[in-house]
Amino acid sequence: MTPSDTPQSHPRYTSLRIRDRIVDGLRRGITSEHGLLAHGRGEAFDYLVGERTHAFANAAIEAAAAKMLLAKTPVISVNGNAAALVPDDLVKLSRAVPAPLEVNLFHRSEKRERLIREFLVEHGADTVLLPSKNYANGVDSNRRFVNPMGISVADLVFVPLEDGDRCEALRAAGKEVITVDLNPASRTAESATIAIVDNIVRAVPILSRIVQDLKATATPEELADNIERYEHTTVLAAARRQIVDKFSV
Ligand code: PTJ
Repeated sequence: MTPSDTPQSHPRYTSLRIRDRIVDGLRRGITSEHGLLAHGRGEAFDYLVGERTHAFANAAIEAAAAKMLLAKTPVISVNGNAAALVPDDLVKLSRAVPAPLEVNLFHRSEKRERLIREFLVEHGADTVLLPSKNYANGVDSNRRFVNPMGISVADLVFVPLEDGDRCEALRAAGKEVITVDLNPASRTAESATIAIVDNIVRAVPILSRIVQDLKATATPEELADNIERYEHTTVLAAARRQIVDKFSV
């Protein structure tokens, strides 16, 4: 990784170091050029939510952890941005649940799929599933191709930084969807079962830790209570209010 020469005293230091991960992902062939634009959009929303994990995100993370633990066949879908930003934490989450990692790209190329798999394996992943051209999931984009052992048969899919079409298609196919999306007004956030409105770099480490904690301590009834407490529309409304408040004078 080639870190930018940003001094630690720079007020945007953390944000600029996160950018370095995306740039490194692009150089490695993991992240697409479009991923840079998507990241910029995420950065803007992160600025608006104050670049911290709010109570509305923690509520979603608690419910997401419980849902992942109660799911029968959960799968973690990985795109080029997620792989570049949080490879270690995705691997930890995959082990903790356990749930396989499956590469699923919008701007699909077999080379990028292979490079992402190799990158995740370098970061400790045991198995990384790739999409198969013989299995489609009702989306028109490249995201329609899925692995027959993974998303195809999953009852729950964790899809951070997703596009709305696939989220809606997965829901229409009867699957539960957990997303991480800094835009609380996106179709993805709205159509997901659970939306974690937070930066993936903060949310996935917390999610993975809570999965480990709940797995060690919680009963199935307590997990079900966590899910019961989650109110999707209330959480999204709180996130939207946070953004609006940024501009109130
Ligand atoms: O690797 P590929 O080909 O699968 O492409 C991945 C991207 C992310 C380029 C693709 O899925 C895409 O174009 O996504 P969108 O439609 O731009 O949506 C991405 C959503 O994620 C937007 O709502 C962004 O605000 C949000 N987002 C971007 N970066 C982050 C984020 N949310 C959380 N954390 C981030 N770091």
